[in-house]
Order: sequence, then C-alpha cells, then structure tokens
Amino acid sequence: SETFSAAAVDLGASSGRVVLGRVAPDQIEFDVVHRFRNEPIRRSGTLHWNFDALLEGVIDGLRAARSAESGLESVGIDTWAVDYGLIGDDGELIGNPVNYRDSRTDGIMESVRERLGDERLYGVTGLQYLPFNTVYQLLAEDEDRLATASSLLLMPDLLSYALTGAVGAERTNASTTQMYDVTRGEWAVDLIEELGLPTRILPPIHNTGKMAGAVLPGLRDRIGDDGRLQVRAVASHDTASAVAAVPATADGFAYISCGTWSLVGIELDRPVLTAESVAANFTNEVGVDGTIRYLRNVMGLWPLQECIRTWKADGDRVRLDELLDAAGREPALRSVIDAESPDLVPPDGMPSRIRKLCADAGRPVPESKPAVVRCIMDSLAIGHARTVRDAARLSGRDVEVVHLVGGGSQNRLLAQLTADATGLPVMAGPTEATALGNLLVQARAAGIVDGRAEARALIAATQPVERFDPRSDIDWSPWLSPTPK
Ligand code: ADP
Ligand code: LRH
Repeated sequence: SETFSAAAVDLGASSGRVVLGRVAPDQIEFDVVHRFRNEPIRRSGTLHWNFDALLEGVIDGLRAARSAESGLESVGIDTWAVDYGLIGDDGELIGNPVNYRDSRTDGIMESVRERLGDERLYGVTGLQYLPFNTVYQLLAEDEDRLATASSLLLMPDLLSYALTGAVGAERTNASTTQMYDVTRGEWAVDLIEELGLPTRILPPIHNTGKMAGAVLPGLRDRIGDDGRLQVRAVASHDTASAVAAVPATADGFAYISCGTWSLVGIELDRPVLTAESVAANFTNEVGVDGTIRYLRNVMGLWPLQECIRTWKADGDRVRLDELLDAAGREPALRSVIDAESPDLVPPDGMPSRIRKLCADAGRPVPESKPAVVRCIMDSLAIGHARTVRDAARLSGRDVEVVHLVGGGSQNRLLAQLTADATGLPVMAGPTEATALGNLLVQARAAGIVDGRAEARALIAATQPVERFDPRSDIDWSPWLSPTPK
C-alpha cells in the first residue's frame, strides 16, 4: 500500500527533535533523526529563548531527514504555546522571543482580572488564567518594541516564517493566547482593543492542516532541498498534536500529556464556559477538527528537571533512573505539595523551594534527594488525579481510562502512582506522541489516514503502550478533594 513520508519538528521547553516518519494506512514508523537541547538564555536580566540556536537545530534536523529520505516533501512544526516573536516592517525579528517563565508578567494577570472580572475574559476566550498567557506578555511588552512591530508570530509560526516567509497564525496555538474567541473561532478583537493592545499585529488565522509554503530558496542548500519541501501548518500547539496521537480506542478517556508540563483533561465537542469551570481554572483550547481540549496545566516534570539541573550544577552526580528507583522505595504521601503552586513556575533553586512549600504546608520537609523526588512524584500524581476528576465532573463525562503520553510516560513510578491515585488503569505511551500527532495531521492532509479515530487506532495498533492497574494498598482519597482556587 501507499507510504507517505513526512518530517515532524517538535520543540519542547526542554528539548527539540526532528522526526522522520513513514505513514501507511495500517503502519506508522518513525526515527528521531536529530535531537537538541533547548537552553534558555538570560540577557539584561530577561529570560529569553535562543531563537538562532533553535532555528539551527531545525535546519540541521531537516537536513538529516532529507538525507535519510530523498522523497521528503512535507514538514510540520509544533512547539510549546503562548510565546511569540515580533516582526518589524523590514520583516526582521525584533529581539529574541521572551521565555514565558520570565518575571516580566508578574502582577499583570491579577490587575486584568480585577479590571475585567473573571467571567468576561473567560466567557469569550474560555482560557485558563495562567500568568504567562500571550495577552499578559503583550501587556508587559516594551512600548517601543510593540509600536514598531508589524506582526506577532507564535513560536511555530515564527519558525515557519523563518523557513518559508509566509505569515499566519495556526488555530490550535492561537487558541492559547487568551486573545482568541473560542465560540466564534476568530481573534477576540473587542477584548484586545479594550485592553489597549494593537490588533494590527495579529496575523490571519489558518486552519490546522493548511499548507504554509515552500522552503525559501536561500535555505534550500543547507537543508538539501530541491524545492519540493513544503512546510504545513499542523496542530502547531504541541499539546494539540499530543492529544491527536493519544492511542484511545473508545470514548471515555482522559489524557495526560506529560513532559515539562502535565496537561490533564479530556476531549470535547464544544467549550465549557460555566462559572464552575472558570473557578476550577479549566481551559478550552482548540484541538484538531475543531475539538476542544478541556484541560488544566499541572506542574509536570519541570520541578524534577530543575532539581536535577540544580544538583548537577552543585557538582553532584545524579542519574534520573537511579533517582526514580530510590524515590520508589521512599515512604508514600509523606511530603505533599500543591502541584499547581505558582511558586513552582520560575527557574532556579527548586529543591529549596520545594522544601519551603512542605514546611509552609506543615508537612515533613524532604531532606534527601530521593525524598524530594518522591514528594514531586506523589504531588504530581495527586495533581493528575484531581484534575481527571474535575474534568469529568465539570463536563459531565465518564472517564474509564487514562492515557499518559510524552517523555513522562517513560517514568514508570509516575505511571503507577497516577493509576493508584485515579483508581483507573493508566495506559503509558507513546513517548513521542507529539511528533506522531504532528505526522498524523500531515498524513491526513495527504489522504493517507482518514479521520481522528482512525489516526488514534493506528497509534494504538502500532506503538508500544504499557498498562498500569491501580493498587489499593494506600488510601489516596484524603488528597483528592476538588481543587480549591
Ligand atoms: P518537553 O516536550 O516539555 O520538553 P518531553 O515530552 O520531552 O518534554 O519530556 C521530558 C521529560 O521526560 C523529562 O523531564 C524527564 O523527566 C522525562 N523522561 C525522559 N526520559 C525518561 C526516562 N528514560 N525515564 C523517565 N523519565 C524520562
Ligand atoms: C506544553 C505547553 C502547554 C502550555 C505551556 C506553555 O509544552 O505547550 O500546553 O500551557 O507549554
């Protein structure tokens, strides 16, 4: 049968990869042809992404993909949400994109909430209140920079622009800005004007799957492209791509896309914009085929990544697999913190911040490294379980199984604890769900795979998935009351 080749560029907050995939109606195979670290840089006190290094990684990866597959004609790009670059009249990027964990947005969300009231912004955008949403970053922008900008491009659109020169805003990621009207499917122009932000910088919104354009002639040599390679706007929000590749075979599933963040929720046909939903801070982000990703951000593995980074910087020899084994032998549910605490968002000093959160909550303070890691794992499993329950309650849906995908699905301790805490079977894998979702949107656009359910069935039939059944030796219920806000 027919085989379709495509490349997926998937940039996460901790690393980027370029994947070469081969898709047939009954098979999907892939190789990670290039992997690179994503290391933020601090310049004059502000935390930025290193755009040049990321673009370099993408170009190197595409060259590797092209040399492995000379017939390669299609590539899609996805990255983390909310962040953007500003483009000036001369078509050049104005400065490096700022990292969403930078402190420039401190206090801005609170003042907007006070001014507009929670329900106005939520009623239009359906987005959860996160201090780094694009709208608050724009309100924190340097006024001169904003005045000279002619367009705002979200990270995947910015990379597409660098490769093709085409300007646009892919829909799934546009929905994460808190400037997108989730009911009407367009920029929330009235709201944006009311906030005093310029609407002229907002590019036209593209539907997922729409072709963006060919690689610029000046880049073809470096990529080894003969002019055939087309950049396609896939579900460019990484979480939207990950959800598209959840290997669910029936309704009634929740998903956890687990990497730097855990994105925990369910798929719906239409947004839930109720007062209970805003109180629980659930988001209604757009998925493939106009679906709604009804979910909440839980801290994810960021605190673990940051602890490891701190310990290594201190000169300690740490290995993730050894740490997780040792954490598994620590007593359960001893030190527990709120997995959605804003104190966990910024970088640096993570072990001491975790110890302080335990102390402030009157819980035993974890001293050893395995105890700190156990605290993160137990707290994350609780965050997962509460959020799955909240999603089911607020949407009126039943959840029978939890799919855990992303880099974090390799963490067997976390998968088991999530099964225990939710009381539901957890299906762990695939690890590269985001890249697979990216490939599947391209394969669907090429007519190789039919629909959303067929795409998921293909993942379920071809990718390794490990099942974890809940154990009942520990009572998690005291930890699982609905999330207070
Ligand atoms: P992002 O896309 O946000 O950069 P990933 O989906 O790549 O994140 O997931 C990265 C995380 O996956 C790491 O923080 C790490 O905790 C986890 N991880 C990666 N490899 C392993 C492994 N072999 N065992 C357990 N966890 C792992
Ligand atoms: C995960 C993610 C998530 C966003 C965050 C900023 O990579 O895209 O969905 O909330 O990054």
